[in-house]
Amino acid sequence: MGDLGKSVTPSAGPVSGNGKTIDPAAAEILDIAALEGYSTAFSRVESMKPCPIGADGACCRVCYMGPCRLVGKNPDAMTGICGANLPTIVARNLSRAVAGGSAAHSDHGRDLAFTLLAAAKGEAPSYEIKDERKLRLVAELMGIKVDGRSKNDIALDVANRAISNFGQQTGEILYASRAPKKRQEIWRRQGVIPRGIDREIVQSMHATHMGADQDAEHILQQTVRTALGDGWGGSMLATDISDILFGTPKPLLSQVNLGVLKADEVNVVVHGHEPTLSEMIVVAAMDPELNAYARSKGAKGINLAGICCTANEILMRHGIPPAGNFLDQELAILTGVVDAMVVDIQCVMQALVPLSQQFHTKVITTSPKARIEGATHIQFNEHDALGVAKQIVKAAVDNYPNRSKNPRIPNYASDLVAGFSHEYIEYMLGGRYRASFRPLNDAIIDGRIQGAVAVVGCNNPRAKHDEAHFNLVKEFIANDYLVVQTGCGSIANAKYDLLTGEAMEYAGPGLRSICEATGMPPVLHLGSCVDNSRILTILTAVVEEGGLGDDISDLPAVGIAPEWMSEKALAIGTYCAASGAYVLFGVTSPIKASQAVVDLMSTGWERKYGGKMEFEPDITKIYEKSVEHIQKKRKALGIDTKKERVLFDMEARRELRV
Ligand code: BF8
Ligand code: SF4
Repeated sequence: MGDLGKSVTPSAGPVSGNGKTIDPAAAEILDIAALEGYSTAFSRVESMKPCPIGADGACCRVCYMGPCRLVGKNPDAMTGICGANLPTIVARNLSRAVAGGSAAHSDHGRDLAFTLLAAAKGEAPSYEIKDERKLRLVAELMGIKVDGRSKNDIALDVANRAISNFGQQTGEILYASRAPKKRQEIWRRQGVIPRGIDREIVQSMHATHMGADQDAEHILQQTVRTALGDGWGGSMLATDISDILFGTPKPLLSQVNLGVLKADEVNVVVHGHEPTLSEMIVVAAMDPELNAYARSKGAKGINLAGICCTANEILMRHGIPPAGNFLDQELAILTGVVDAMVVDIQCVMQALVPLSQQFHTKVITTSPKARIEGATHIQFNEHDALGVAKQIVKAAVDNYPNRSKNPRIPNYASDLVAGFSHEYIEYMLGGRYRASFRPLNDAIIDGRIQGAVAVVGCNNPRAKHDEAHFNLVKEFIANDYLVVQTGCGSIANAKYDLLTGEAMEYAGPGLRSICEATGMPPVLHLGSCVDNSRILTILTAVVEEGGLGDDISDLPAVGIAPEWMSEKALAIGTYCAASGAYVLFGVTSPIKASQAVVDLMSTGWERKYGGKMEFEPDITKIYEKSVEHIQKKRKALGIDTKKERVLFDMEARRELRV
């Protein structure tokens, strides 16, 4: 696949950063870090080679007769002390990772449900129901009566119904019924409809205990059930309740990259995942008294920015600019201008604290679930959410005069459009009075859009920062594949100008014609990682619109996590594959030690679920496999239109920017 050339942002100088990133802002800071001897994930990855046994997935640590390592010339012929064979061990390891990822997403969803409950009862005065339309919609999906009832009454029932889905012991989780009928039948036949969100996670942990489930195929069946409880349960509830409480996103303009930090203002950077606190920090950062207080300390005001999925949450709803994605978290501190980095849960590196101690930055932990030794802890409490947020912002202001080093903010900030929800896409395509996915289906049927590709997930320092996200997405849009993004992937491509209306210049003629007609960018930012659930509901709506088969597995669509690193990514990949999608992961494979497990999750799952999950470190192959899959689906639907591959026109992109 085409090289990036020597600069990413045309107005920028050459990217260096020792070749570890394609982002000129990150490169600038990495050069400073190298010169001044600061440790970052980019430098630590050099000395921390992956443990070869663990990396292959052939190490079992589930009991203390072990750890048992199945390595050597013929690991397939070996067993652990208990007799567990390689497929069992590899499947168990994956299953535990998927349970961990599902637990993380779903616990986030649970907390939102409790926040909704407190808001409905009037016990969380900082929150209100911002989107009553969505509340009523969700209530109807849950079978809750809405006519003639107040929004707080409805919200109370919605919250309780949501909470009960976590602890439900029998039956089927509520939102399984949102999937296409055929999909539900497949799940029932395979015995994988989750009974309750928590129950499946517990069963995964139990079944993978020493001496329990020791049949790789059966272990993977429970893995699927647990992951479906995330995608169609915990994550989908997290998205819905966030929309109800904070508003369903609509497109808005913002900026991205380290250049959004300001030298002469108090910089508060929120990092992590839950929108409950960050929503209040947005309010606190605009508080006139706190801004006057900031001025009294010599700052011009208070500047709020984000990292990771918290950034996505407040970007989608308020246009607050992301300062960067996962691998930018330490780099933000290295600018010397972050007065407080406010973190909650997930994807927060412990390294932030020792790094911050070499600057003036205060790392403030806020979640009762996550503390970091050496950080300042100001515990979030939804009953006094705004009060806590103000206390945090005040701590940042108080820290502003302690800045000791010269600010070194890289001068890069790109424009982006974010805020695409299921609801908005439907409205954008069909118009206010007949919101519909019909125009999208028609565009796919007539070949203007060849298919839809979700490029999602993390950064991983074992891969060049952002490179796979950018290289894949530019190729897809140049070849008329509509791209949707979430998580750190969307922040990546926002940095390289692909999330703007102008990016239609880089799209193929078919996709470009749709972008021109609707005003949408060729790459749609759908939100945070829990918002991958929006992809599930959009795909379902596309199926139900008609003309593209009767199940998600019929659609010309692919999901890719090219730079993944987290257990949550594995949970997402698993529920997408079990929902009928072809899923490809880059970087590395946690199952490569066992060909039997590789086959079970690829051809095996394709037979059972119509979707499959594969690990492919070669980005060019990811692109080719995706296109081949989409074209195979188009052929099966009788809508194939042979197209020659075109290369992304980097020169045109440069000219546009200059
Ligand atoms: O949940 S993409 S690095 S921030 S895990 Fe983490 Fe990965 Fe970013 Fe959001 Ni998702
Ligand atoms: Fe070894 Fe079996 Fe214990 Fe795993 S469960 S560590 S394979 S003895």
